[in-house]
Parts: sequence; C-alpha cells; structure tokens
Amino acid sequence: MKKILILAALLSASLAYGQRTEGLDPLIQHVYGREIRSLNGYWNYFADPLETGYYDYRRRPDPNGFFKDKQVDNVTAWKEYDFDLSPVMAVPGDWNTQVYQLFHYEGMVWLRHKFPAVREAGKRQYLYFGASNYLTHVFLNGEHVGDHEGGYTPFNFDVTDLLRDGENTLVVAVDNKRLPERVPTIICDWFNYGGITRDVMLVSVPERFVESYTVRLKPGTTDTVEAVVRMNGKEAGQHVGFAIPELKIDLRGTTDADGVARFEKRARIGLWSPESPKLYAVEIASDDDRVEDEIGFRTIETRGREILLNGKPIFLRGISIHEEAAFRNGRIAKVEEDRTLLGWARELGCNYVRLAHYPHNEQMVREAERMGLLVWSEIPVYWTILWEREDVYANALNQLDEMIERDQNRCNVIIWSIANETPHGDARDRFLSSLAAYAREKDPTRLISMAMERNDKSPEVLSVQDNMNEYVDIISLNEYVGWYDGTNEKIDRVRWEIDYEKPVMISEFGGGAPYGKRGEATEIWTEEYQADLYRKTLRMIEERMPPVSGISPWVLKDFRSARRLLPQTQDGFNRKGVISDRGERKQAFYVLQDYYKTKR
Ligand code: GCB
Repeated sequence: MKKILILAALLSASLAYGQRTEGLDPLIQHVYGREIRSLNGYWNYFADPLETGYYDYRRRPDPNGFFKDKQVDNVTAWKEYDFDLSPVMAVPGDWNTQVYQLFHYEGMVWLRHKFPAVREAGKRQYLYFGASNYLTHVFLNGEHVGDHEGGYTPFNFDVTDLLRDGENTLVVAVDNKRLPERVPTIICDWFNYGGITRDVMLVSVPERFVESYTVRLKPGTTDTVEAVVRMNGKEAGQHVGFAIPELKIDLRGTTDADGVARFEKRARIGLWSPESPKLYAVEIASDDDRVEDEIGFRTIETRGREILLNGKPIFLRGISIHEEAAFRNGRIAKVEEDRTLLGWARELGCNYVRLAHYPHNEQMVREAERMGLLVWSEIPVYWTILWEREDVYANALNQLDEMIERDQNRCNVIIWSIANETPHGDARDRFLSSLAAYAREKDPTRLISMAMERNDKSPEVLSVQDNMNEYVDIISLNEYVGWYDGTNEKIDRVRWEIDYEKPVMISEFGGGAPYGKRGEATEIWTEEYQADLYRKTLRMIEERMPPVSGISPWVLKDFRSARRLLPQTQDGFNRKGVISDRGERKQAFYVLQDYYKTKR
C-alpha cells in the first residue's frame, strides 16, 4: 500500500511538472458495450510545424489559438488558418500514409470535426479516444478539454457541460515529435505514425454509471468467480447486479463508501484455453445503467521453469506482431486488419502472440481472445528512456495503468511487459522495478515480464544476466545469433546457461529477407538464409538451451521503419517478417509452421 502511495505521489507531482496529461477522467471500461456515437469520419486538417496555432509569438500558450476555429470573413477581421478550406483525412487513420506530403512529417497537425449532439437530461457524455499518437490537445466548442500523452492507450473526458444542442466543433491538435523525454524516445525501430489512430466516440452514460469492473476467477481457485464493480463517484448504497446466466450466477449487492460493490460465487466454470476459447456473457447493472461483456476464465502461474495455464504446463507457440495493416502498411484502422494478422498467426500454428512494442488496439486483443490466442501486451519503454526523470516515469506509469485498465478483463492477456531491450544501470533498475511493483499490485492475476538482452558468459556460452530477474515472473530475451551476432554457422556452435529458476522465453530472434530474394543459405538477405537461421535456432532451442517455455520470433510481417534504408532490399521496411508486407509467405514461415506442429 505504502509503495502505491509513493507512486501516486510521484505521479501527481510529475504530472503537475510535465503538464502533459491533463483533465482526463477515469477510463470507462468497455466503451464498445455502451451507448456510443462514432465521431469517426473525414476530418479537416492541416499541418502546423511551428505550432503557430498553439503558441503566440513569444511561445506562450495562445488563448486565441486555432482551437477557437474563429468564424471571421477575413475582410473586416483576419485569421491565418481556415479549417473549412482545408482538406480532409480519415479518422481513425495515420496521416503519414494518407497524405503523401506528410509521410515523414513529425510535428503538430490540427484536425477538426463538426457533429450534431443533443444534451440529454440525466446523462453524462464522454469524449473517448482509442488512441492518438503522441501528444494530444483536445478542444470542444473553443474550450480546452484536456491533454493526453502517449500514443497507444485510450483516454476520455467528461464533456457534458461543454456539449451544445445542435452543432459542435471538436478541434484536436496532435503532435508526434520524437523527443528524448518521451516514451518511446527518439530512436525506435518502428514507424512513427502520427494522428488520431483509433476510434473517437461520444459515450453516453447515466449520471450514475458503471465506470469499470474486474471479473475473474478468485485467485487460487478454479470454481469461484469474483467481481468488483466500480461506479463513478463515490456513493454508498447504490444497487448493483452481477449475472452470468449460463453459470446461473445472478447476484445483487450495494456499493460501499467508495462506490464499489463486490461479488463472489462458486460455479462449474468451463475454463478458457487456446483449444477451447470459451467466453461467457456477463451482465452488470446498476439502478440506472447496464453493461454486457463477454468474459473468459483461466489461471496462469509459473512453477519452477514452467508456465502453467489452467494448472498444466504450456509451450507458447508465438510470433511477434506490430500493429501495422497488411497490404497497405499503415497503422491499423479497422478490425478486419486485426483479423488478417491474427489469422496468419493461427495459420502458423500459434497459440500466442506478442503484441509489440506498445498496447495494440482493443479489438486486436478481443479478436485474439475469440480466436484462442494468448497475448503478451507491452508498454513502449523501449531502448534509451530517460530513466532519471520523474516526469518520464510518471508518463510510463500512466501508459502502464491505461493498458491494464483497458484490458483487465481479457483472459487471453497473460503477460504485462514493462520494457524492451533497455540498457542496464541503477536508474533503469529503479524505474523498471517500480513499474513492475505497480503492475503486480494493480493486477496480481497476470505474469510480468520484459524483453531482456543477452549478457554472455563467454563467446560460446550465451546467457542473460539482468538485475531485473528478481522482479519479473518470466525471463524473456531477445537474441540475434546469426544476424546481429555472427552468421548462421555460429548458431550451431553456441550453448546457453541461464541461472534463474524461472521460465525462460525467447521474445525475439530472426533475420531479414525480402520476399523472393533467392540464393545460397550462406548469403544473408536471402529467403534461404532466413529459413536456415530459423532451422538452426529452433534446433539450438531444443538441444542446447535450458527448457524454454515459449518463443515469439521477430516478426510476423515486414513493417515500415525509418531505420531500414538499404535500397532494393529494405526500402524503408524491416524485412524480418516471415510474411512480406504484401502478404507473401517466405520460406521461414513454413519452417516455423513445421516446428509448431511438433510442439502441439
Ligand atoms: C530488436 C527490437 C525490435 C527490432 C528488432 C530488429 O531487438 O526489439 O524492435 O525491430 O530487434 O529487427 O532489429
């Protein structure tokens, strides 16, 4: 508890200092199950590299910025922008792949959407963003609503008092500059898609509504469901109902002084697993509100070097995935695009996906759950974060919190990952161990991991040695023998010693090859080399490593990265996909598929 208080104090102090996440209201759970009005569509936009619409000429926030959307004739009074005369782009959608001139643009873009609304007595209306990359300033009818930092998690604002009957003007400034103090920071190996990249909607709820809920197996049992329902506001004595008709659960309770009602009931529960992804219809109702969801139940734990799903050891047949649409290669904007990637993972024989390196859209996780795919979900604490800065920590913590908050009822999510390939050091250890403690306290029902780097004992005895081993449940490591480290023949020469009595997973290995580039297995960049790397690595895992509990090779599909500059081979893409950016399966795809047949 004390730890949490310290973290909370740190968080509020840092937010005041950073002034970047402001005005947010507690996240509404499962917005797709509410009364919603989509604000997706074509929004007017223009780029503002000098942030002229946000700051005045002394770089002070301008109270008459572009968000006022001044309606003047420009004859008797002037203005130097005009949303009405500006082109449109699709929301959700990244600007880079929609507007050729903005392909490499990193900075501020203004977007405006007009929509009709009706103020409803007895209702509250929330403006909800699935995600917007990276820093988002939101204005409604000329007033500042709030700001959000972080490009991959949802946020919402209560706009009841700002909403008008009739036409409303929503103006959003999105800034995707890369800065050292951001999370992720300046360098990362994926494309910095800017814009409002996920659904935007108005969510209408009663004055007193079900804000969030946690429904799961009571820890330590497989025959007891527990539910915690949190109403908005902190009012005691409200009636709350919790039902799972198929399990004959139908309970009533009342809220305590925190506005929270708790339930517990024994039942004969069919557990969710990849082979049988059973979900139950769940109903939560209060005096004025009602939400329905689909929820599954499972246990996940570790024992020595094993990962146990529903009490049985499991090997995680995985693949790493970036949230980039197949065929058109932009940030995913539709659930069909999630399904394509997940369908490919299934075709490979996966029972698990590593959703790298940031929380993917909510539908991706829900679709994976329906398809029987377990999930590793990660925050973008990637490479060289500014570990010493409190505001940077507060930002990472907020992203972690939003990730857990959104997906806490997805039983397929079994691992929260707090980082990827971070450089060792005291400040980093403090930063990451605090994140791990927070995740564990907030959600004791999942495993914690992070992608570590190798730290070898000798050139041929490979290992991982990381102070963070104490804080994680699974030792996961990215290893690139045969690619960044030597060529494939080295894979056959090495063996591994890992001294921790915890499950080990290989969160990444791989090599690059454009689809169709053929040659000898000894020539890098060929499909043959990539396939050979897979064959040798899989053999190494079987024969010269301590038991491994799962793998998620890098990566499902070739993805855009501004770091990948080699003409005719990379052309702006990381080519480590087992499938090309156009959907063609490379030889390595089949090597992995065959291996997974042996691991069922
Ligand atoms: C890594 C990173 C991943 C990169 C990959 C690569 O270790 O975790 O984000 O894309 O290597 O291809 O270099």
